[in-house]
Amino acid sequence: MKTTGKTVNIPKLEISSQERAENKLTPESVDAGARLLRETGLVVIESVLPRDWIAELNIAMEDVLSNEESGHESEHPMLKMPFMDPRIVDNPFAMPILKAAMGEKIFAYLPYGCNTTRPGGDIQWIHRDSGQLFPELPFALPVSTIVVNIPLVDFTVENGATEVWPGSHLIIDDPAVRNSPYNVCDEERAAQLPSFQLEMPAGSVVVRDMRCWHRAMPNRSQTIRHMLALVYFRRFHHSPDAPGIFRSRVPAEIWNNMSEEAQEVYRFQTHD
Ligand SMILES: O=C(O)CCC(=O)C(=O)O
Repeated sequence: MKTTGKTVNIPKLEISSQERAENKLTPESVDAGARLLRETGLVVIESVLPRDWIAELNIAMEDVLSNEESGHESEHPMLKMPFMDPRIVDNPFAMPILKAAMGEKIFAYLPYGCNTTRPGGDIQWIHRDSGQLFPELPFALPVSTIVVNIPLVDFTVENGATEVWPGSHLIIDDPAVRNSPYNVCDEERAAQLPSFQLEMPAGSVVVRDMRCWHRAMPNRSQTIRHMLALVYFRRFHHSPDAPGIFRSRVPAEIWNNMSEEAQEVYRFQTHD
């Protein structure tokens, strides 16, 4: 039987007015959010950022993207306000769920990204943003890369709200798919599994396991659809901040005489 996807619920974390007012999740909400993320691959917290501020951000974002070609800026335009606002880069609803899922030592890079579709924009291929951590194993390990998305306009079917396959973060790919560029997913297989378009108000926050199958959908509206995308990683073994160790600089004459293979192995080492 082919599922249509239409009966699939979007996994939303319902929070209290007090949590909204105080910008703080209760421990029970953090647990519930982390559980939805673990079991479905994503969790949506609707309308947590002020609409008027998000509307300003939407204009600022379009301004940055339309000036991208000029390239005269000495500083990156998104390493400034309003883009570096803590409501984005330290979002109080996403952060505790990220840490519950991936530990206290998560890390990320700046500037973050933006997924944009413009009027007339076409359908994207179905893909994962990250593969399985050990793709050769017949089971999925816990999440290690998560994207936080913040829509800057209301996301609707008409303007191409992202299509997502809940639970697909746990799917193990066949070797042929596993090795395809961008972790592209098999369309026929995906058509047999439930999906939904992520309709949600501007200023919602989505926490999504990057292994989830998803794609941008055609934008049939007259407006541009921006969505901020902040990527967070679980910290494994790279220890540049370990106190007192891994700090010594390797002199250039030694480094330059190491084989390419050895330089690759020691690539995080500081050297002259
Ligand atoms: O723009 C979208 O709706 C999703 C795009 C996306 O997440 C991606 O390209 O990885």
